[in-house]
Amino acid sequence: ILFGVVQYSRIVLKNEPSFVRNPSLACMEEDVLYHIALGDKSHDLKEMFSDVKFVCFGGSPGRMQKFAFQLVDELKYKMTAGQTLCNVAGGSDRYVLYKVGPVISVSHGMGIPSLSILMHEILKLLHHAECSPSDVTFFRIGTSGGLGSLEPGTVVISEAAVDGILRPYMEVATLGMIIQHPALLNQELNAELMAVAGEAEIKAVCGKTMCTYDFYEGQARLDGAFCDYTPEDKMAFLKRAHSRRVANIEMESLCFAAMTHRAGIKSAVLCVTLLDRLKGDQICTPHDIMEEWQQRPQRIVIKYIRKQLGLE
Ligand code: R2B
Ligand code: URA
Repeated sequence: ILFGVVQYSRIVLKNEPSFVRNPSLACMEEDVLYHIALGDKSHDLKEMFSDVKFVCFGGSPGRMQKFAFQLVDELKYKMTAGQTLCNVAGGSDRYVLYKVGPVISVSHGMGIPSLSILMHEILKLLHHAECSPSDVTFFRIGTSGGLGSLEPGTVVISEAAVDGILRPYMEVATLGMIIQHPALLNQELNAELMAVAGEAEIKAVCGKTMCTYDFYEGQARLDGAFCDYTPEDKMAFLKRAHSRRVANIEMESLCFAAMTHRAGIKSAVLCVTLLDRLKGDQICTPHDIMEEWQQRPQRIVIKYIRKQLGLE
């Protein structure tokens, strides 16, 4: 076995849509989707999920539960008497997952490792459910720190994701080698989402999103437990990133873009900015204002889905 060798993933160009590419799956007696407490023998995944067309990911379980209830209203989803939405992943307390008609609302926690586990299991779920990969769109709706003259509350639609040193791929240590998976997103979908944001009168811009492995030093904050650089170093770094078209910084887009690109699935990342990182590090905006800002990416995605479903 080799250690430390860097290899660019072979899957660089446009991929044929496929939720999974793993011959071992077909040989398994049962596939347990451990972290979402589902499985292809314990559950009839086809019956439960074959009509899924949109999967919406967001960090917080509470926000994704609220988003699901919002979907019930906005999609005019008919609940039978006494029926209420239930967390389909309730057998595990890692993530929450709700299904409202053709839409899944699922929480992914914070950071790439948490999202990556969930993404493998969601992709396998849709595979077992026999959904059609070219008919499914994935969204990440989240929060971020803005760079440059973006007013806090602006939604950034990611044109691409880059890592903390501006490289456009996610690195995964696999079998002793570093494999680089390109983190590309769909520009056509982005253009459609920008138009929808305009119609909804929500301020949105397109730009690169820097995805880091840490909230504090990884994002050049001065307020972590440790900090070995000066305020001038921080500003120089953030301005350099901004001059290379980085509009915002968060912690999952690289994995989201890389894994959806690898599966050939249409996807977009929409994150509201909670502060201007050129002006500060701490997030101290009042709760009610922050709540309204966090609704903005959700409103764009709901409006897009409504249009796709012919509801407007
Ligand atoms: C945005 O917000 C979280 C950190 O506060 C992280 O999950 C992200 O990407
Ligand atoms: N999320 C991040 O990762 N960074 C920020 O600055 C704000 C939200």
